[in-house]
Amino acid sequence: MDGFRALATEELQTLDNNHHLHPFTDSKVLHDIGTRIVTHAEGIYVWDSDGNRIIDGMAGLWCVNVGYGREELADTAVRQLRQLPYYNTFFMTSHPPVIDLSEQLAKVTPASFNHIFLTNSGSEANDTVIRMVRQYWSIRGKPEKSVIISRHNAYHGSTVGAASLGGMHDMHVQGGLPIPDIRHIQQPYWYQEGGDLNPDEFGLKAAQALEQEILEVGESKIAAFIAEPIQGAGGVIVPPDSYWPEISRICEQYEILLVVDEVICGFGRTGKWFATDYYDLKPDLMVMAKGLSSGYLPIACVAVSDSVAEVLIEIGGEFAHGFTYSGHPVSCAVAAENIRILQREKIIENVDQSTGPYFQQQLRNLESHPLVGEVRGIGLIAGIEIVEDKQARRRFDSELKVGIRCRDFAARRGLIMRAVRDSMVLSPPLIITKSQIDDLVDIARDSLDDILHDLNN
Ligand code: PXG
Repeated sequence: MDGFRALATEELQTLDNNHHLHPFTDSKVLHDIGTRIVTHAEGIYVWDSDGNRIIDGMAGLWCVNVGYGREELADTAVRQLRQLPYYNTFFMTSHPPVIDLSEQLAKVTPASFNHIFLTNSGSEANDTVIRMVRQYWSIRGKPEKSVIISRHNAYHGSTVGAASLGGMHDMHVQGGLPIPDIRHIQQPYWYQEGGDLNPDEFGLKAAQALEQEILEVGESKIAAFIAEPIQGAGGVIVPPDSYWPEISRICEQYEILLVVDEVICGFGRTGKWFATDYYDLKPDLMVMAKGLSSGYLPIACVAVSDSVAEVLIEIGGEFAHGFTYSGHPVSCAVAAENIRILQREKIIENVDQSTGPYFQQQLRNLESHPLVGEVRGIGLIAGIEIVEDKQARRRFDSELKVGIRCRDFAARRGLIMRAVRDSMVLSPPLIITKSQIDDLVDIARDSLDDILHDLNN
């Protein structure tokens, strides 16, 4: 492995081009540009194969919540690999790490959540949701309740089921998605879709789109509504304050299950354990991944509320669903230790009371920049919306690829920031300090200046 790392960047890039197909990537473009090879990481920083140190403003892919280089997690993994590297949880068997993790999750989730179904990715967890909610209604004697309502521009994963739940047009056109009985309503994206309404008026309207859809399809056919509390991959879209209370009212009134996808928002991102706590939601199912193990090993889950669990357990019989690696012992051991680190070091409290507000306040100062239409976010998740016309809330022509260019300027200056259209999104490790936040925001500001300069020349 060390020998491999010693290869020069160009050699690594050539080998990568020759043999590795990347996810969500135009391979031809990648082959022309060459990929960045990341070799190691510590805290909030990653290093590339040219020796550059870069602030990881995205915590990997929204996941490395406790930061890189955690010896405790490495030690836990090695210990578990030696003791029991694999055993399944099918066929009436279990093992200590899965038991421990399930109990830990029952403790940190809201009181009504006491049962956990484990998977290996957020996508698998969302596929599990599709099967579980349909099974739930079927057990309750209402198999016709099979329609799941989601939202345009939602991201719920990349498997056939999860991509169907998602509202990403580009994913749907590749492969004839969505699968039947998945419907999509308007997203609560005031900045781009709010028109002349104020945010709260628009938030109500976007929520009432759910009610309209229920009435149009027929209440008797609707199984569930699924949503991210804050859309992540869609561009860090924070709904107006009026949105979630109205959604909650509608779900209760029409007796449809509320599924909250906490894959990005969970495990402290908003300064609470879950955005469900932040928004005071009462979901029936919660989906988690990413921060569950801080990305150190693949693991995800669906947390099941007592009222749903009771139906599944007491009268459901066998749920014919699961994966070879459901409750993998090494992933479970690492995830449980990750939760203990979050608790021991009071990382989430610190985001809530100190670094989260500071991050938001420092980023809000960028709103005076000529290109910045809006900065939005909560805790340590944020989006910076680059616009051509602030008054009209109008974006640049997409051909100009302003977001991608800004991202590239930032990378050259030592910050990984992601571009979703022209929204620059940030979600740094939760252990970031105030002075590191200053460095991050300085580079973000300089990168905005770079793109402004570029556009004016
Ligand atoms: N739900 C949400 C809210 C997500 O953000 C998934 C489910 C799927 O998780 P898995 O583990 O199957 O990837 C995600 C994943 C991006 C990006 O470009 C975001 C994700 C995945 C890949 C790319 O921001 N989020």
